[in-house]
Order: sequence, then structure tokens, then C-alpha cells
Amino acid sequence: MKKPYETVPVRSSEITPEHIYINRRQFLKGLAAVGAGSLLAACAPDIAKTLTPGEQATGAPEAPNPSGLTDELGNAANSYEQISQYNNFYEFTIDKEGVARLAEGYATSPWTIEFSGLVNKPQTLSFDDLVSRFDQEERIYRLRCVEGWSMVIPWLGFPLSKLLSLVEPMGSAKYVKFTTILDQDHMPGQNTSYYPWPYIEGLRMDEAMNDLSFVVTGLYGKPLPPQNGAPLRIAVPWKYGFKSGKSIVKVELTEEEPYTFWNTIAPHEYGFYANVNPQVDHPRWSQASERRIGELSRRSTLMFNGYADQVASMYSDMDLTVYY
Ligand SMILES: Nc1nc2c(c(=O)[nH]1)N[C@H]1C(S)=C(S)[C@@H](COP(=O)(O)O)O[C@H]1N2
Ligand SMILES: [Mo]
Repeated sequence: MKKPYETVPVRSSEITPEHIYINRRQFLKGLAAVGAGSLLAACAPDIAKTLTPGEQATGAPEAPNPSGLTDELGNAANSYEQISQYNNFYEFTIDKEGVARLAEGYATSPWTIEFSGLVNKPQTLSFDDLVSRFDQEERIYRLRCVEGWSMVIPWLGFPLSKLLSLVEPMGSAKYVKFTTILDQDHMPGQNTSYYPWPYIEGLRMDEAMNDLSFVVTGLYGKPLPPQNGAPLRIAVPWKYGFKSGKSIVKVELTEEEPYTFWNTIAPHEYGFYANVNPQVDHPRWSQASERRIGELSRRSTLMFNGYADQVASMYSDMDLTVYY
């Protein structure tokens, strides 16, 4: 059977020359070396030089798939530039093309992550300590934003289930709640009182333990740039992108379904489950199709974003025609 995602062990020696390869020691050294402002300049892969906003691309237009990477359905990966220059990160700004500039130099080291709630081993770990405990692997996932655009992204990281095993969830734990950093001094978007900061997201326990649920620490084999949620974010590829919280500082196991950011703002528009479903429209727009960043025509959206084989059974007792 085909694997539900393309996965490349990071220590593999079979990585193609164009592909950015970095072993774990280099990765950690790289993380330690990342200082304010140096990340994009020092770490942007040379296959896709990152343009600063305002700088014009010169020379030949970008090749359709500069990295040669594809997902398990054969879709070309988006370029590093596309992935790191078109972002949703409301803590900085609601302007997708302005996030990268505002997030440039955002200090993500030192960084600690607190594990609490219904766990046998509550603890607070530094990001460096945490990441050193897990082998990093690459997973090429589709990301489908609820707004109707999508990308194919080669993430680096490790399964969320491994992270949870570390803290030993109690039997009474039913949900995992992820909290993003609250940092009004450095995140201009957090000064808008309209939004219920900090950004919170959550998953049901079985969803969190599903093998697709991923803790992301890197992109194209490099440490995650701040605009993509450094130093650590979640990727839940069968759900709309807003379920994948960025720059996480707290992981809490709860018995009750957590109140989440978008669900609190507009519960009838952004459900807790938010599974990608082309047959159930957003109240204000169709979800039947999507614009893949870099493509001209729209493509059909796939049920569960193309991951139905791995996740549909978790929802067999839910009426999927209802907007959850
Ligand atoms: N903390 C936080 N996480 C967030 C968001 C946000 O605004 N703040 N936006 C979400 C949305 S709507 C999407 S589509 C993805 C975008 O991730 P990317 O910018 O890395 O592609 O991040 C999600 N995680
Ligand atoms: Mo999104």
C-alpha cells in the first residue's frame, strides 16, 4: 500500500543533490546559531533565494518545481519562497504578504514549551532539549487554507504521538490544547484587542495520536523561519490550515473540548473539527475548489484534503454533511 505521505528520513544518504539535506547535529547547531535577523539570510536554501519584500525577482522565471520534490499524489512541492512569503500569522499582520517582513528577526531562542493538564509527567522543556529527543523526518504535506488556497510543503519534524508519549497523557485526557506565544511587544497584530489572543487550537485525542499529526520544526530541511511558526508548530494536513497552530509555548491535555481562536470569533464559520470537505461550504464561500499557490487554474478540493484513507474512520459516527 502506498504510504499516506512522502517521508524522507533525514539521515538518508539518498537525498538528491538539489534537495537541502541537513543532519540532526547540523540542524541543532544551526538552531543554536540562529540569532535575531540571521535566519533568513543564513539559512534560506539556495534552491530558492528568498527575496525580501519589495525586491523584484530578476532573471529567469522560477522553474515549476525547483526542488523536484512531490507529495504522494505527485503534486510538486511549492518553493521555499512561496511557502515563506505567503503566510497566515495574525499575530504579526493579516496581510499574507507582509508577515515575513514583520516576523524577520523574531527571536525564537531561547524558547520553552510547557506540558500540563492531564498528564503523568508535567514538565517544561527548552525547545533545544525537546527537539534533541526525536529523530527528525521530512513529510511532504498539502496545506489547505479555509480561505480556498493551498500549498504542498516539505516539513521537517516528528509525529505528535511521540511528543505526547513523552508526557504520558492520563486516561481521562480527551483533547490536546495548543497555545501560541503571547508577545505583544514583538507581535504587532496582538495589539488589536478585537482578537482573543493568544491563538489557541486543539485536537481530539485520537486525532492527535493519528500518525499524520506532526510537530514541525523545519521547512525544506532547515529550521523553521519565524513566519512559518518557529521554533515549533503543528501540521494537521486533513484539516483546514487554521487548525495547525504556530509558535507553540504550551501543550495541555484536557477533558473538555478547548475554546479555540477562530471558533471563538465565529463559531458558525470555523468549527472545532474543520476537516477539509469539498461538499460542505463555508457559509460565505464554496469549498469545492482551491487555488494552489503558483498555479493559474483552480483544482478540485479533495475530501479530507486527500488523506481520507488515514482519517475517515475517526469520523464514522459524525454526519459529515453538517458544518463542524
Ligand atoms: N499562531 C497562529 N497559528 C496559525 C495562524 C495564525 O494566525 N496564528 N494561522 C493559521 C492559518 S489560517 C493557516 S492557513 C496556517 C498557515 O501556515 P503557513 O503560513 O506556515 O503556511 O497557519 C495557521 N496557524
Ligand atoms: Mo488558513
